[in-house]
Amino acid sequence: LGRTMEEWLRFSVCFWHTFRGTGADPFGFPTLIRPWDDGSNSLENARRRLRASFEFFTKLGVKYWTFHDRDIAPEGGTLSESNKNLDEIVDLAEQLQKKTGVKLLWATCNLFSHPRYMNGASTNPDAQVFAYAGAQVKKGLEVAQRLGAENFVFWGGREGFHSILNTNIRAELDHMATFFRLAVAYKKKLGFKGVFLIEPKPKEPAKHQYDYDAMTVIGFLRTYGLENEVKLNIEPNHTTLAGHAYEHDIVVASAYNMLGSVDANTGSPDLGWDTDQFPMDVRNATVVMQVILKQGGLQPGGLNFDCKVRRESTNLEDMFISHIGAMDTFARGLKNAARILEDGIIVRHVEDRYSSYKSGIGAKIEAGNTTLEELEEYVQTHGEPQRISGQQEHYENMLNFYL
Ligand code: GLO
Ligand code: NI
Ligand code: NI
Ligand code: NI
Repeated sequence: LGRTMEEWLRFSVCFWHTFRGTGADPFGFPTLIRPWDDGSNSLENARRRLRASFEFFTKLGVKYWTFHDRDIAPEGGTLSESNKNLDEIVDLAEQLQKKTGVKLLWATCNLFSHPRYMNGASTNPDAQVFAYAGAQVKKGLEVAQRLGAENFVFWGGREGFHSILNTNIRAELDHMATFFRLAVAYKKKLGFKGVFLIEPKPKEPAKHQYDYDAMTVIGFLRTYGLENEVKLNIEPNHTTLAGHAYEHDIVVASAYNMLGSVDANTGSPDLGWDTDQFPMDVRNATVVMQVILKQGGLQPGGLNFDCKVRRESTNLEDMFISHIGAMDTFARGLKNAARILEDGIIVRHVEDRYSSYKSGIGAKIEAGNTTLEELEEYVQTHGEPQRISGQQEHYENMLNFYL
């Protein structure tokens, strides 16, 4: 299909789970042993972590990485102190990128962990918090540009609410739109070329998150005139949290030319939270790769493993095995998807389902060139519609032949 497998599969390792994950959960203390990490908040420890991460990317053979400002460098007592810490670490990151050839798929700002963000960042009822988040994103964009980030992600960490009774939704969404406009303006001023991406998620940590799912975000962007400035980063575990099928938001975003990148992970169909597991399901990977092939690739986006190294993974080898297994899964998915498209059988079946729009009254509907009177007249001369068959099992059975 005109490109090498490596060009289609732009894998990326996330710094926050792989190098800041400790195995801690709401019920238990950290379990993971990282010999290079003394658990302290010092710059020296941050440097050791970063060096270890580049050793890992290189050994794994992955070309991209992703991070939040606050996972690579410690937050200071003031914004200037945090910025200074970040500059120190970004110096090292720049050297390591140059030395290894590993590139930055995207950077992002952590606007959700610090207590100041407990009621959100850009949607916080306190304007001072909005200002702080803006200042943090300004620095985040400068850092992203310096490191040659190909995208910049906004996951709306706590942009949402726990009670609709104390929340002015319209005001908060207006503020969120203002925040994006300011970020777009600064991006242009900087000359930063990375693509802005919003990552939808329906709940967790807030009970309701504004960036609920792909269509909600597309609606938000269009409502506020931001649809040409921002695309989407889809995480399938968030899609299933919203009650959709695994591939749903990938398909929806791509259908509207808004699929920018993928946080390639999975949940468990039987669990209701963001478990961030490594994707190991070939059927899911096949369907996702089919969408990516059809839209001509993800460039400048990629497949970022936003996946947790599990609490039980005390062995360092697990870090490798989990990433390698996930890469193998997508490689198989890519091969399957390529065969599906080359065979063209499933594609033709789907096209046939819509063939009545190719001529006659269907073609008029397609062209937006009809009236209700004309439709009534059509029904009167043609009678009851024929029923088109094509139940779900038929298509899933066809898909099975490629897995
Ligand atoms: C949380 C999200 C999170 C984002 C990251 C990038 O559920 O998946 O990990 O991807 O913060 O902003
Ligand atoms: Ni994510
Ligand atoms: Ni997530
Ligand atoms: Ni995540």
